[in-house]
Amino acid sequence: MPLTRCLALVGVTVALAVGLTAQAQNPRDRYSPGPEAFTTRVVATGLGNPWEVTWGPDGFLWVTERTGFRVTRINPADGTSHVALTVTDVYQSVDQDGLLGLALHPDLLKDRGRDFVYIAYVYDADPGAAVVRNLRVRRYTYDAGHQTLQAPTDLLDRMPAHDDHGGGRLVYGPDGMLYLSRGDQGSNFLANYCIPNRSQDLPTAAEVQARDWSTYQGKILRLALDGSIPADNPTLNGVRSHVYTSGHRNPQGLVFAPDGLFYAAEHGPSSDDEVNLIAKGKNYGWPNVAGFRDDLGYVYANWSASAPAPCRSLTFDNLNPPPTVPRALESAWQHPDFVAPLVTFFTVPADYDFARLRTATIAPSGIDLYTATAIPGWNRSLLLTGMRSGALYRVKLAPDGRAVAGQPLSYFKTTNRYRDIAISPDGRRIFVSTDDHGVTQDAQAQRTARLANPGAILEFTYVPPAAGGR
Ligand SMILES: [Ca+2]
Ligand SMILES: [Ca+2]
Repeated sequence: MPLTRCLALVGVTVALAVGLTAQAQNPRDRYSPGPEAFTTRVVATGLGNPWEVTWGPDGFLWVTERTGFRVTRINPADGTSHVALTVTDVYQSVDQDGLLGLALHPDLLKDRGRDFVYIAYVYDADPGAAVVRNLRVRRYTYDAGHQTLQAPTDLLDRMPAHDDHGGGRLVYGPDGMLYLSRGDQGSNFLANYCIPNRSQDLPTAAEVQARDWSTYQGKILRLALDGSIPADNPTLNGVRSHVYTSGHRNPQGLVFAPDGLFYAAEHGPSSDDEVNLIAKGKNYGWPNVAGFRDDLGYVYANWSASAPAPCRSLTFDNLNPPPTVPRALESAWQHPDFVAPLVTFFTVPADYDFARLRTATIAPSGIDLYTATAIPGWNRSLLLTGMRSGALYRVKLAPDGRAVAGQPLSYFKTTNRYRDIAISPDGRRIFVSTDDHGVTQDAQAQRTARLANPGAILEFTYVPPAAGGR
């Protein structure tokens, strides 16, 4: 996409110019707040890491509690909550496992016999004392009389999971299919630095036949509503599987536009969080490319291939891998299906000082698309959470939805980790869920773990300019 690439380069050029005239700083600290005014209200607190929040057809917010193992319906008017389901076989011991995604069937509460609710969660596949994390997608049927989820039906399980980068977002597509994001499990990074990254690996025909989903890491998957492989899924390396797109790191935001365009957000490594336009069969570059294929701020260092010193003999250092670890420039990797992001948070100059200025990411999780007209100028804007920056970002899209228009703006700055977003149908209220622990930054852009509203749902209500223009 030459235009997108051009816009991104303009952004980099502006950043470089600013860097020359002002003291170098983390681009996370430089973003422009949007001009609109909002009031803030705490809707609910005491939730166990609310992970997905979505507006339901009953006017309630449907929430998954990652560490509470509950699907909870919250009345946005008064914060009262109703537990629709407690999942009894969730496995959770770290920050990226537990009960994750939730998707509502569009016929929910429409008297069509399809009151289906889908969840994605981590479970322990080992019957004994050992723990083998796997991910499962399960369907429930909502019983409106009892306000509970009933009749569990497992759709797809035995998908690999681990202790880092779990993805786990689940959405119902306009084509009547389920889409599920899978992270790269943190392979080739931190404690998992000696595990090869499999974001580029695709299943073989024999693996699909054996229902061996071990390559479903760093992917976006497309499932039929019974969990099977749709007949029109892409054929990649000669094999059709659930894999819809590959080359992802940790996508935790998925959203469809009314016209069918499909967007995802994912965490970058030390820079280059991405917002991507997702298309069938495409490759989003990880771990060979982070953000654009520009050789800026990222080189793929494959720790597991260290020789002659074996990986296990090395101490992980993200910024300075030892010479025995093979390194490959982004520009050395070519793939005919590679797609560059629409926008990054953030692409940094080649000489960016990570050690001094810290990682240049916002850590996005949930995203949503603003399709209302209540807030002037917001129609067709992507909203994404910044967990490490304690803000929400708005990315205005071009009229055709295939490029961004202008620079992202930031909103709702608090000392919280925003996990996910929901928008009221009239577009006047925006809800965010917050983690109950973790690191973000405060009003002075200082790193902190003292969160203002842990485990909460917050509401931001648009305040139109006063009539008469005062
Ligand atoms: Ca990418
Ligand atoms: Ca790059």
